[in-house]
Amino acid sequence: MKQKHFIFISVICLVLVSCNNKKLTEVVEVPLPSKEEKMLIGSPEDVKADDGTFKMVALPYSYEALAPNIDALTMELHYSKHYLTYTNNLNKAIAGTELDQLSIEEVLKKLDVSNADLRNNAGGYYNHSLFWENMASKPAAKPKDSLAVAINRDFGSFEGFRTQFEDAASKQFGSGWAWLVTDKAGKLQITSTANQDNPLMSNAVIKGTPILALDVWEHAYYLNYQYKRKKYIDAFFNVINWKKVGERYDEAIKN
Ligand code: MN3
Repeated sequence: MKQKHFIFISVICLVLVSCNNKKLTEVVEVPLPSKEEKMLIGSPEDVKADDGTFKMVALPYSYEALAPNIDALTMELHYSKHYLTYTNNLNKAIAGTELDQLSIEEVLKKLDVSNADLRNNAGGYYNHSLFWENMASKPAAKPKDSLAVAINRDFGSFEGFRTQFEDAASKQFGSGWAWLVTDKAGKLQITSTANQDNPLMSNAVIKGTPILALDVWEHAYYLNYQYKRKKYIDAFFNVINWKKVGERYDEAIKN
């Protein structure tokens, strides 16, 4: 009986040893992570702001979705660091003030622009929330329906609009944003603002409801495009979610 056990255990050991040896000699083909993948932290769903009135808008696509127009690492840093910080700082700045219960649009219209903390963080929160939503992975190349009609009416053609918008984005000195806005009559205008200001704020030169936003801060493009802002602006036109922008336009002229 004992001998049988010994033989049985020996056979098991032999099998285990041979399996182990096989593993050691096998070559498993696993692609090495790219430099970019090594640096990635995670997925947008894992990013959580601290408790507060304003919540982060969920990124409607993955960090990689807009590449090569906007690279994954830029998207990740932009969403999980910059946007998260604006959201948390807005919630801290607004807590306990009389603006706490208003929508972000109302906050922007009513805030005192001499309050730099609230102005920068409310602007940063709103501008980025809009920016994420007005991009998509494989969007239509041009607007349709009522927005297409309005663009032709107010800029002569889509190309006329694009030239003016790219010009505003290129010429914004330093950090800021380029905008397509609409007034109550539905008239479209292009403008740009410095830092995290936007066309809803009381100090805006051209006021209106933003329907398209482009971040021209260096953090939005420097990793991929370095100082070549114009290349980034051109690439942005490959990822504009015209369907969403059109919906925002229809919503804006209804109100
Ligand atoms: Mn930004």
